[in-house]
Amino acid sequence: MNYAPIGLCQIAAVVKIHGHEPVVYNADFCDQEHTILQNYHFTQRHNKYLTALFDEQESIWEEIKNVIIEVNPDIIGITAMTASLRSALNIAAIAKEWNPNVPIVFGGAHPTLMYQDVINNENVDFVVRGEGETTFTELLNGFDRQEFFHIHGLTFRTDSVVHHNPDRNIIKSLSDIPPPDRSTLYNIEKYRAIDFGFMISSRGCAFHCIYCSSPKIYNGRVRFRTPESIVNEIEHIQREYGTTYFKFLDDNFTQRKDYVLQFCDLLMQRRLDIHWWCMSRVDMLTATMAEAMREAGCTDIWVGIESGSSKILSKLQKGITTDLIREKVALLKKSGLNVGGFFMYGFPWESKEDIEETLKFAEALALDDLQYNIPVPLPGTKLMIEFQNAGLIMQDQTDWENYHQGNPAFFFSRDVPLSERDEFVGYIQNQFRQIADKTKGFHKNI
Ligand code: B12
Ligand code: SF4
Repeated sequence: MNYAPIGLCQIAAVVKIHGHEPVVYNADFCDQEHTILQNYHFTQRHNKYLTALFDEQESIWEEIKNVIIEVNPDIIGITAMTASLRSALNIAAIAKEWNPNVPIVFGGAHPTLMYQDVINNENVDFVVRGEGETTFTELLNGFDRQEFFHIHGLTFRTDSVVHHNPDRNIIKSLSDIPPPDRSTLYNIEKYRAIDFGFMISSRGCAFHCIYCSSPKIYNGRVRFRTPESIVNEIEHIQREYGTTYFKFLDDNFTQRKDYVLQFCDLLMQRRLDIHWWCMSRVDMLTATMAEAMREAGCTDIWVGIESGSSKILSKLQKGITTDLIREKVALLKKSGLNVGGFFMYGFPWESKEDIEETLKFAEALALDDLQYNIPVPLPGTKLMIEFQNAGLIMQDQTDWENYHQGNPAFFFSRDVPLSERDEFVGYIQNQFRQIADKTKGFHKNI
């Protein structure tokens, strides 16, 4: 799956206003089959990613080096999630080898959560914690004076001393920032229309599921762009790139009913010929909402189901029950939406029976697609603290590339002895696959 990285395009839009000339290069993008960083393959073929990370001959590193030489940047910003930290650090090393004087700035989910660790890497000069728009702009504007102490949200090193400036306040109104600027993409002509359709209408989520990074990144604070600005952005993307299918990457697109209804109204008024996709908690959804969404072109919705066991749902602090899930999935299907469900299995307190219950539940829901993962203890989550306290993972973790949802090493169900783990995980995956095979599998056709 290729995509225009919204976070970076968002920062590009802001720094452009300040007279800078950003170029957004997506090393995950590839128009060839063999790529190793490409995200679809990242999840499907994690082992290939792991091998490539430590193989200097892998062609992606050469490509990255060539792009850096061609663009010849004055400063390099790199985004990283936990699982992609190692490849981000490889890029930093390549950049420093090219020109040790070019400052390297890290940002994104992992550097925000683990800034103390990330700044300790010799090739990282700055870490931007949290939302990057203002911090990165102030950093760019401040280079002449070489004075970084007043920039909130910045962690940096002077000689060997590390400084953590105070946190930056969150952007109160997302209307104060321009929409992401996709025209800054390197090799833009290689992107297909669908690759431009990734959207963000809100930031944050008010819930606190124990396995999710969002509560720590945004502290439960939720902000929205105006429905008008989102519809304008859709119109612009459609006009500019011919995109007709849009994907909302918001943590929880349906957090505000009035917002969704207003957005749907506006979309219908403009008569835009588009389809769209979003993610939601089941408890947010009402029949009115689902029908309005369907009428306004929403075809596909993914909901967090996670487990078919109420005991596990409660441990996850998910705030939903299996009855509610059944009711809401039926409601969505009745409205004519394709419904995809996210599932998890392998928690320490999950028995074999609980997992079997989840499989039965997944089958009975008759979903249109499903994704199933082993939970990863991500930094800053309650799950990670619990796993550390139980001695399941180490306190001072560094092998972040293994923190990937496909990794059976995080299958900790106490009911399954280590010697039987791989076989059992294989069995569960196979069971899930069989259920998935009976669905429409709508995401594969997008
Ligand atoms: C789209 C998405 C993806 C896409 C593409 C990601 C991308 N790079 O654009 C795909 C499908 C590939 C993906 C995969 C995974 N994802 Co993901 N993903 C998202 C999602 C839904 C939206 C990202 C986004 O565009 N956000 C909107 C923008 C505006 O925010 P942002 O990217 O954070 O950027 C802002 C700041 O972080 C900062 N910033 C970011 N980068 C930089 C760089 C610099 C230099 C600076 C200065 C600032 C800066 O400034 C930006 C503007 O304020 C988020 C959840 C969310 N709603 O954010 C999860 C999320 C980022 N993903 C997550 C996870 C766990 C994964 C996976 C590991 C899951 C898995 N399969 O195991 C994989 C890892 C893949 C990999 N290669 O590493 C977690 C990250 C947690 C963590 N500790 O890293 C998140 C937060 C979901 C969650 N709630 O837990 N993901
Ligand atoms: S899993 Fe979804 S609902 Fe739960 S905290 Fe994360 S974004 Fe919010």
